[in-house]
Amino acid sequence: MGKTVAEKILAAHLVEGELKKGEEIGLGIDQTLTQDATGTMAYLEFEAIGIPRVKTELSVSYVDHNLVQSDFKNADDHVFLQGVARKFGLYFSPPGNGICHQVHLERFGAPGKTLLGSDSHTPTGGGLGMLAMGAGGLDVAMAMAGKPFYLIMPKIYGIRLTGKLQPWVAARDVLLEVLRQLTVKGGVGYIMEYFGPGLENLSVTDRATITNFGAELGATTSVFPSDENTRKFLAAQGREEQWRELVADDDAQYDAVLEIDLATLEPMIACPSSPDNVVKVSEVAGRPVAQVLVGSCTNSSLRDLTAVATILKGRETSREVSFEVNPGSRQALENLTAEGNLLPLLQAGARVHQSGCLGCIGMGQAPPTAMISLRTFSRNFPGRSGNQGDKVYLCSPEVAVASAIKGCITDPRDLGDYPEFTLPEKYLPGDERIEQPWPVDAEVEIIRGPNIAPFPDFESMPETWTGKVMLKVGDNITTDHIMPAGAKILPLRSNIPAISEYVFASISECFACDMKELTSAGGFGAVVGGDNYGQGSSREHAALAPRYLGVQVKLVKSFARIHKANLINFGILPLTFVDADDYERVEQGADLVIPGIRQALLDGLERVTVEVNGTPVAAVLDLSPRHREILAAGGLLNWARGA
Ligand code: MIC
Ligand code: SF4
Repeated sequence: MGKTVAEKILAAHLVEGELKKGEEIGLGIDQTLTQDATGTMAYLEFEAIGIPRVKTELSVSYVDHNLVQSDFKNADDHVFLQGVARKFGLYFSPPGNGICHQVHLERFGAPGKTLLGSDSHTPTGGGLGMLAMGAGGLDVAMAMAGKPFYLIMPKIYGIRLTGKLQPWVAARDVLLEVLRQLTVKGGVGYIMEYFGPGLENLSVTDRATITNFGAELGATTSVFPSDENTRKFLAAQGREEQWRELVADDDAQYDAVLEIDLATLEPMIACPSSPDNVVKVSEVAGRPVAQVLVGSCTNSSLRDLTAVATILKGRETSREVSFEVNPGSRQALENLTAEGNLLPLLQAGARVHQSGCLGCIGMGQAPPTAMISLRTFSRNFPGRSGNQGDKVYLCSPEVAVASAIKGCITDPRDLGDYPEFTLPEKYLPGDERIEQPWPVDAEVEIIRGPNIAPFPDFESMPETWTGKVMLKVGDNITTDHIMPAGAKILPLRSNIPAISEYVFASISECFACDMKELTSAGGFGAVVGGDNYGQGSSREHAALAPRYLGVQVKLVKSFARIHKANLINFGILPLTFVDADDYERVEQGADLVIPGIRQALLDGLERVTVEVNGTPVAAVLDLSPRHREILAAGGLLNWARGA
């Protein structure tokens, strides 16, 4: 039987297990990336593993999230990360150089390779025909130490594209349509693989927008073939020798197929406050807008910025709108400037910022109270912008700029003919500031600021677990709910005791206080949740910080992939209800007992009884043998040290 692109890359990197859907496999990892908000912890973990130098073909440490230096914390982390990169043999991309996914696509990604990144939007690399996956920092640290990356062999969801996008309709609209149809949990357990005749009309940057935004489907990753368009992109980057053709066999089989005729798509928009709350722009046109942000790893490539600049030539943005541009990379900004396209942005009133994540992760750029903010970003989870009750919409650069001009949500087709623009045949590389790995014998001192706290120790799983339900939440709880980001909290990412004070801050008055009261009396905590628990970011802090507070069990209807892996890595037992209706029977404050849990894990039992105030509720232990040992040991680092 023929193979899909994903299956070919998986087969070429398989080091443990068999490629049987639903079973655990171990993959060799060629490249890794980290960003600063997850990277400090990942490197503290790498140090704890005790390997002198990274063992991958290539590993890059990026600084792109924590750019606002309102005190010493973020600045200290940047210095720490530079020292770590020098000591352990990584490339280092400093602040201002760009968003990890955009820079990696431009300078390092290559067809057929595996990439593991401590950020959920790592699938951006799938636009180049690589198998690029997001994971928690500890999994990335293990990959840097030369260990396999373990995952459950996903199914393949084929998305067959035909036709060609109409003028003013963009790559963003393709994925908005997929999200509209499949929702934020539609991709769970799948790799989304794109095929069909429509592919030839999508450039690598278009494809990367699609694979990047595909993270919001909950998919393991998304991938495009490597074809002539891929060769062109690599040639423009001066890296044509890294091109190789990689396409699906004609008789490849997909586990599910969705057909999309690109020619039928219209400009779309995701309404507050979920990326799958999608409607046609024409349905919400006319709503007044206070802020328009073009940027983020989804839509801030040279193509996107050039489109925006070209549309703005001879036009002005509304004075009622704060129109802001966050270039994805130094390369994009350099080339935009060299082509004369920065000037139209400035003349149209744009506030042009440094390259980086910025408002996408709430690092500045919060919108005004109760007013609409339109963003070319990937997430509009409640409060992520920095304001509770925010009204954030997600859309293409074309919709964003048309709305900035008119001052209200606007179907860009109202602007008339789509203006033509071209991109350079050969890009300025824009990587002047990327540091090469230092030689093995270089003398390096790693400087640690006072906010960088050591990795906490955790105890192993007891024979019988006893605890209390400290919080009950509903469906689609995001890691932004569990461990919020934003300019105030992000600087604490390298300090688990300090950041744990903010766990569930937007949901509960003081979850950390409640947990402290419980643990000081010798108790432990559990959280009960609905479907798709832990969607969104890969931040392992959403597992690590609750664990630090004494949360040891999560009992939910279903988990998002990366979050479940992070829970296991830090020794939190991920249980799902056998009967989803039992969710109603477990109230906040209930006492829980799980008799014989340690032995149940080690004996490979697939079900366990949770006594809820003395009444039995059946729960599933959906875990591989490796997961079970890790959980019994109290987490991956404990297990690796003992193994
Ligand atoms: C995000 O978009 O939520 C982030 C910030 O990039 C995260 C990583 C993090 O929380 O540090 C992600 O997507 O994994
Ligand atoms: Fe940065 Fe936003 Fe992309 Fe996350 S989604 S990596 S915060 S730009």
